[in-house]
Amino acid sequence: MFVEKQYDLAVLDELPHYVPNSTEFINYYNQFIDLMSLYQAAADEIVTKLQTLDNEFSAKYQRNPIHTLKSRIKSPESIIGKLSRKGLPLNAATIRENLYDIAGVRVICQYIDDIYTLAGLLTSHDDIELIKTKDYIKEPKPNGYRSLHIVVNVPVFLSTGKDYAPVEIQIRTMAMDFWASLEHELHYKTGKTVNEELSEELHSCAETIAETDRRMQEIYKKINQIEE
Ligand code: 0O2
Repeated sequence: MFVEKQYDLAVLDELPHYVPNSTEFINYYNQFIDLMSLYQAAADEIVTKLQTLDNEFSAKYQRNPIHTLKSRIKSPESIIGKLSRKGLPLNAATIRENLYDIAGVRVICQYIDDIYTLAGLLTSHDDIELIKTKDYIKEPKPNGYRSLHIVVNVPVFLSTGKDYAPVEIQIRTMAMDFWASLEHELHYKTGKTVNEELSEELHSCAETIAETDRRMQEIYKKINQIEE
């Protein structure tokens, strides 16, 4: 879940190939902490940038495009699981080269248009580099999942100098988040078997919610006399 900002390092005590408290283990442990601090700083920078944009909208247009902003650092268990699924060894270099979702920020917007406005404004910052875009709104996943995912490279200023870290930003409406959060619990993360009938039911709920999102967007535009 995208709620906590700390990480539990206890799992590292169970790494079978390191002798706990050996120099090798302590070096490894310190490297991991440094790396996670880098990702945390990068996520914090993105959160600050988004808060600034939201405050500006509030001052200029008396509305907040962002409903909720959450950040999280991937847990060590999930990092280990993802590396092992990709058949990669567990070390700082492979984490840096292969995982782009260690730092995650989730932005819950009011309307569909807010998603693209925020993504456009954020990626126009000249210190931010857009690495990857997955638009699951224009092309929803077969199960009905909708969200805009972008990965950006963010500069972080440390005592040792400037470094960069990627941050995965998931931007979606409250309605998309409603579906994704429930489906995450019901199926995506638990991996519980869902038969065809229930898959279709989940998909149908996603379509109904998407239609409601579009209608709310239209109502907003009409009330505020916004032309296409
Ligand atoms: P969690 O528990 O949310 O952290 P890649 O990173 O490119 O190698 P990946 O990981 O499939 O490939 O990336 P993608 O497609 O961008 O999806 C990453 C995240 O999107 C997932 O993170 C989920 O948070 C969310 N997501 C993707 N598909 C679904 C879906 O079908 N349902 C729901 N509810 N969420 C989805 P994690 O790390 O897999 O999980």
